[in-house]
Amino acid sequence: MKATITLNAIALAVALGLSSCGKQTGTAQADRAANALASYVAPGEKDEYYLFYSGGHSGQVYVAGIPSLRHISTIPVFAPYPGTGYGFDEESKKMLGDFTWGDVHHPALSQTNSKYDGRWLFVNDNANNRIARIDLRDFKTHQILGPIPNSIGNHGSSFITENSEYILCATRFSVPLPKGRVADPNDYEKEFNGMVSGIKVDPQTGEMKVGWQILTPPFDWDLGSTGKGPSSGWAFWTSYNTEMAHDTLEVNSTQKDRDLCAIVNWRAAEKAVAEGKASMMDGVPIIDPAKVPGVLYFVPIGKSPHGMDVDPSGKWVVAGGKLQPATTVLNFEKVQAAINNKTFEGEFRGVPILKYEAVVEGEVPVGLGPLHTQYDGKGNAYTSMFIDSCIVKWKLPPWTDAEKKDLTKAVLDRVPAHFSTGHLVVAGSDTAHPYGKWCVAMNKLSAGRHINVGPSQPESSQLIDVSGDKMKMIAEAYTEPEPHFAQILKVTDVQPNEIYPKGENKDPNAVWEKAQSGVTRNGNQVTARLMAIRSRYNPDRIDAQVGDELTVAVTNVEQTRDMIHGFGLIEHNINMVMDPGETKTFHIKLNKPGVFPFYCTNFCSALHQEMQGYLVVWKPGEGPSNLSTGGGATGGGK
Ligand code: RUQ
Ligand code: CUA
Repeated sequence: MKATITLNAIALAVALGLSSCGKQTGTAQADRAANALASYVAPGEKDEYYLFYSGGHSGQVYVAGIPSLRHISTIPVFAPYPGTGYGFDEESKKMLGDFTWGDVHHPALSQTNSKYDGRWLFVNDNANNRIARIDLRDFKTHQILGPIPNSIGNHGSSFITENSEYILCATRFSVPLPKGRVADPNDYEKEFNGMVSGIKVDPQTGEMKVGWQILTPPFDWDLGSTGKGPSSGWAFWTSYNTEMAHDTLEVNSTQKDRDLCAIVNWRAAEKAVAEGKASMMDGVPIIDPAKVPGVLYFVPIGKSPHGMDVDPSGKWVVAGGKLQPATTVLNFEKVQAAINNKTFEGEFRGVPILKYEAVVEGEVPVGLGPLHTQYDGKGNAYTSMFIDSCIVKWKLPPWTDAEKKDLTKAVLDRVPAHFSTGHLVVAGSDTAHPYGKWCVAMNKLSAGRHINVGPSQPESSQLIDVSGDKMKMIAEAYTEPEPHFAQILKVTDVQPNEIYPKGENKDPNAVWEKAQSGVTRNGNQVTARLMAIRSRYNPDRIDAQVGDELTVAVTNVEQTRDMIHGFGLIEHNINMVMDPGETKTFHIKLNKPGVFPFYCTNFCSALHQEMQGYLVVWKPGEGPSNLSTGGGATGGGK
């Protein structure tokens, strides 16, 4: 019951906007000018960093610039997005499958030697157990993997290893496995299981496939991160609900003072699978950690921990305890020693529990509701405080004797954030070489800080300069619902293409000249190959009849930047957008007669409005004579 009272108090504090960091009282005149300059990107100038932030249940990823915080583009991932024609052409429709939404939480940039290599961005889908890969050559989604077998609630991901060998994921929910098996939730402890998954990434293509899985007790795995340096080959997750409650979790999963975090040796897991120590479930090799020692360890962390973040040196692993006013710092060297010396305080289902006192370096009293921690690579940590609504800067170990005695001395600074900060991101924090400089606080409530837009409110993001001793709140922007984590990438660390080179277009239906374009029929299969060029389609007439299966492939033959064309088909729910050099295809069955205009949906020239044509769908037996006989070309090119 105590937990309920605490949580209600927290809810009340949040509702009232109370915060031990105090309310922002307004920005002094001198600071206004300096802050404005710090985030000002003059017309014609460019931002220095990309901010890739997850769009939560909007299913998308958004790209903003830093320091301006301007929204620059939207990368559709798990939901259709007519703006770029995503989810309307065959290829993207196939990637989406039966789903039209996802819940994107944690983007991860690909790394080589623990540095961003500018190749891919991976994001997880908490809702439908998927991982997607965005290619940074074109900022588009190229693969959606999943639903991942034996995995429900893919929240504890996507965490990438130092050389992008794996995306590591842990389940938020537990269910009877394999999926499809039914058991009574009252038998939760016995029948339900969680899972840690290793998603293998092809080093050349980025193509993902499920590598192996580790069966876990039915705890709710939460956030995690991967090791580097001394902790290379390891990964870490917090959990809540070590109580293994299956109802009223708000109360029943907050009973224990400490929850068990997972310490996973993913190289050992990979090796165990190679040695045949796994058994198959739903096509995936599953490791039972009770039978394969050395793959999984637990360590108790207080209380209802959330984030678990490895610092750039790989030596310190910091967990935030939502319901305790401190972060817990694990010393990975001590973790290693405890494993080697078997300094255990017990075991759970055959998995050793490391002795808390043997592995903890200290608990830093940062304040109320610590969630996630980020690093600047200069020995400082930054923790988001959900309840206190602020960012706290503190000093990583090694600590002086005086600090060790009183770790409040390790707390260096705090800056109010508005309101209820969830994640924060410091540029490059999860690499061995952070850029530092900027931090973005992603706040859960905007609480009227913007002009009134009615009851459905945006979230707020705030830009904080972390380059000096004291943090400085610089700017604020409002974001689509709802950002969770983000990644910051230096603009000079990636080289996207601005067009698709003609030579790289391998689409068999691509057409580059008038002579190749046209409409062909084979039985009731009608294929239209269209060229789009400023500002016309060729051909601009497609004849078919009711009952035909129509395939339309449109190639944008332009090879200049920004010369984008669309293809919107009236009353058929089709809108494709072709970037320069790109071919897109849709396939529909024609079921109503009529003349249906199609037109360019993307403003491309002064005569964009003139870029249009007709799909003529004749009634059976009507229309030009070659319609019903089959074969030959119909439709006119000029
Ligand atoms: S969780 S507010 Cu989905 Cu990343 Cu921590
Ligand atoms: Cu092409 Cu508008």
